[in-house]
Amino acid sequence: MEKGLHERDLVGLQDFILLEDYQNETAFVDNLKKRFQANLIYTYIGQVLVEVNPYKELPIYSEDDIMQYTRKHFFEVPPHVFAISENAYRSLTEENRGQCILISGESGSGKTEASKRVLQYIAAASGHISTVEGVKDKLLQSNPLLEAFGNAKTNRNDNSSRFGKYMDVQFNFAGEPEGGNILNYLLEKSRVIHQSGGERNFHIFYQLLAGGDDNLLKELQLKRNLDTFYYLTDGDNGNVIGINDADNFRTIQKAMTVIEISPKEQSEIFEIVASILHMGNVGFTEEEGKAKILKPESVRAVSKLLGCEESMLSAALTHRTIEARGELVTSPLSRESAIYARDALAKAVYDRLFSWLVSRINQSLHPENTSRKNNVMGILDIYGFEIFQKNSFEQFCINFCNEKLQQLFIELTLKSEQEEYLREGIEWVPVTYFDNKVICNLIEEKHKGIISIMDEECLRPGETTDLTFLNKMNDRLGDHPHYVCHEFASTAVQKTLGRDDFRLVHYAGDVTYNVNGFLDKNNDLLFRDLKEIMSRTKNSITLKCFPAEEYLDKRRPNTAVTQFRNSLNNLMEILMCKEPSYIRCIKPNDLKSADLFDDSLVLHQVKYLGLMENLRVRRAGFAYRRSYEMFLRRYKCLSKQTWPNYKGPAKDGVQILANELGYGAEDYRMGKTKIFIRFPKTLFDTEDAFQLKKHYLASIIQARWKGR
Ligand code: AD9
Ligand code: MG
Repeated sequence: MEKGLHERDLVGLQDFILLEDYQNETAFVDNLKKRFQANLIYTYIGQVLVEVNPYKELPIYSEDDIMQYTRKHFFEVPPHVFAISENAYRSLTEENRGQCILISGESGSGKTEASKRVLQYIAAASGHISTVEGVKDKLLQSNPLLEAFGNAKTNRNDNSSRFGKYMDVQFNFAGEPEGGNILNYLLEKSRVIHQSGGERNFHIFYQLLAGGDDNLLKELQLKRNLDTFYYLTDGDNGNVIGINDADNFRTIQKAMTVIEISPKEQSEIFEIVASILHMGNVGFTEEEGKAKILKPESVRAVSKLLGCEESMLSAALTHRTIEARGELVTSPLSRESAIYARDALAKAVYDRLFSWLVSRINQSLHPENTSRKNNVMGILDIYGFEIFQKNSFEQFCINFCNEKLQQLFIELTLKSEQEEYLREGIEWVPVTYFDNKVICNLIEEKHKGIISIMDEECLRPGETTDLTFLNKMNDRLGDHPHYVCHEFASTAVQKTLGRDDFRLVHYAGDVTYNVNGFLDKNNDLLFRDLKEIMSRTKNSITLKCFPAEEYLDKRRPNTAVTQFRNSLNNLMEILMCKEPSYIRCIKPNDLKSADLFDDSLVLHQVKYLGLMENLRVRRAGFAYRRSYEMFLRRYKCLSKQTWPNYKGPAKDGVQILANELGYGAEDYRMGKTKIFIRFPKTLFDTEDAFQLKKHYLASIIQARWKGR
């Protein structure tokens, strides 16, 4: 329940709207800190849920807790991810409004855990008949499976999602899940071939080696010893405290069965995973500028596992065929190019296996007869804004994604705020806010933006380099207010910016990108010979992943960034027509510690999650609004005219209360269905009066009991 003044001082405010000095960042962070220290990890800004990762298991997610939130209004219960889920679920099932829950925050802040809680809540709150249980099982089991293939230990998070995920849950007339669909975004495939110090490759490699039985490993020609695999030797040596790879392997085997992935498909999946490990071990020497395979036994293992001709695979790994004036010309590769080709193959095979897995799960989750299109709840768990020491193509894509989401936030929340005032017949003065559309345009505008320039440069291989790309950007965008380059910067700025860097002034802060590798990553080239051989494998999954049409197609495939932009725009369309709920996750410290609250780290996140602005916008209009029924139900004891008996319309009752509580004419407005309160203090005072009265009434009742 909401707290009275005294309790509120101890555990902070449960809604930032009540913060008196709402532009004070320190007060904001202090409130989060107080609550974090009291194990109260959830706080609202109006309807936005802010969560601080507790880094410990709190007893707040049980069946009983779920019950506490079921059929309760947002304001009747303390802030919780279940309250957000309940709210979305009821709007969906009772008002037929498609929902989306947008979860953001930096790596390790708790997004994926929050998304699982939403799913847990929906599964528990909806009906329990057997057909539905099957669907729920599949929805829930898709998580461990995708995490095995898409998550990895990083220095920031032992179970870091290395892909973006949007999951739609489809409901039937009775509000029960009847299916789902997952969209995946930009898997960090470079991890397959290289990991930074202290990090690991994707979980599945370790799970297979630790948990696969002897027979399976023999068939896959794998030794358990991690050191034997080149692709696993870069980063951490494997074991992570708190992760049991062998147990997790059994979990995903079960998950595959629940999702109805057949035993044959399962074997083929593991054959592909194993083949990637063998690919890493191929190795090359060079003779007269031509690459020679160092370990034919590894090539043999790959060809056996995927079902292709060994000699053809060897040739494809050491040669390149290009089409010139209608003729195919094959030439040998240097050692360096062969390594590049092999790594590109390993990345492509893994990336496509992952996408295949997503589509395979979707096939399994496809509702038998999709009854209603609107009855969908989407959950978005996607990478938050990234500012590292060194930022590259990946950070550029991720931060672009966050700009788009911020655009969506502006359009959806400000739009809905305006619509609500309109609907309720309330006059208001529109607030000003920073519209980041200018940054989105800088990145994606046709023929002008960074993406177009990047793609242009990729069209002229041989003639272009990362530096020609940078120069072109400097020429065309040098005077853009959100683009900074060394060439045109002041001396002071030049000191912080290398000659091969460019800086973008993102809505969330400045990020300096190093241009090296941009064109290569954007081209994402896989040589034709390797595509061809993959399209002739016997493994039915690789066969689907590498259709022959692809290598035969003479048109250039879309570049990586263009594909990403298209999928983001598609996502925006999906989200645009839904009612959003927001969960903003914050990481309390960099040490994964349950006891530490690092003020400056939290402040940094508060800033770039845009929470202060969020609060400002929310406060600029009417800080608080409640339906007449809700308001009356809670505060009716504050007037003799409304308590204990009141039979009139709720709106009149609220008017009586407002008069009696001495609300000034400017303090509130009466809408069609809701009271709008401009300043939090008004509500604050009302809430305190309510708490006092409650205690007073409780003491009278107690005294009566004692007197009996
Ligand atoms: V990343 O961008 O995928 O690297 P996330 O998804 O934001 O990141 P994740 O949900 O994986 O972070 O949380 C990181 C870890 O924090 C989890 O493995 C838990 O150990 C811990 N965590 C997060 N949320 C909670 C929670 N509500 N209760 C307890 C939590 N522990
Ligand atoms: Mg995650």
